[in-house]
Amino acid sequence: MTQTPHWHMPANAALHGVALDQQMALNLTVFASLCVLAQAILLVSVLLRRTPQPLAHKRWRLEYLPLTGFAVLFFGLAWHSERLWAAMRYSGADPAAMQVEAIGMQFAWYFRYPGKDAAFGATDLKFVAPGEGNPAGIDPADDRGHDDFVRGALMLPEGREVDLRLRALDVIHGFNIPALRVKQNALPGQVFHIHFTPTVPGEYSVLCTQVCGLGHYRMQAVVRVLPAAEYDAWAREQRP
Ligand SMILES: [Cu+2]
Repeated sequence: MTQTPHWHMPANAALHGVALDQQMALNLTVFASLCVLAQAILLVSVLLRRTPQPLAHKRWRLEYLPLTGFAVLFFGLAWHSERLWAAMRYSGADPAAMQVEAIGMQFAWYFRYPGKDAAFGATDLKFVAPGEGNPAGIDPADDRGHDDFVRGALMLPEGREVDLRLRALDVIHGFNIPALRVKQNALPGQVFHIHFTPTVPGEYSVLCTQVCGLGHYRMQAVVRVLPAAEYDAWAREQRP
């Protein structure tokens, strides 16, 4: 079952998405209320046209008290948001999490699975050859890479944590799955880890959110979240 989304958000299909959506709704509510309040104060002040009073002795109440309030509020929101962001990146995935690699290149996403040995083979840019079936640049001399397989669609099991490593081969790409509330830039020469748990089977879009060149508009892929048993059957079929 898809969780009921907030009216301004796409349907959510990930475990952490509920807290993220709540944070987004809270931020929007707080900022919209402050905006309305500021306009109201402005309007009332204009309408009343009060002659200025000597306010020097009241300054701390008028200026520093609200300022302190805002500072505490903004720090609180930022602190809570940062914790949600960091939980997907810095806490480390469960050791039993499913491993997959997403690779961005102009203008496609590729997804590499480690195969039976659960270990990714070494890669090098000099081996990258999408036309010859090696878009990931797997080093043929590394045994761990022999059972790796690369696909153009991302298959994920429902209810199992995914430890996704992210790479870019040429320029900066933006890996984004709106329905899974996953967004992370991919930088050439770096590997980023991001972990999350899909909870709702279905087919969702993988987008690129960095303008990465002329073909940026068509840099899309599909992610299919399958029930765990179906995923296992698919994975067995894929292994070379
Ligand atoms: Cu891109």
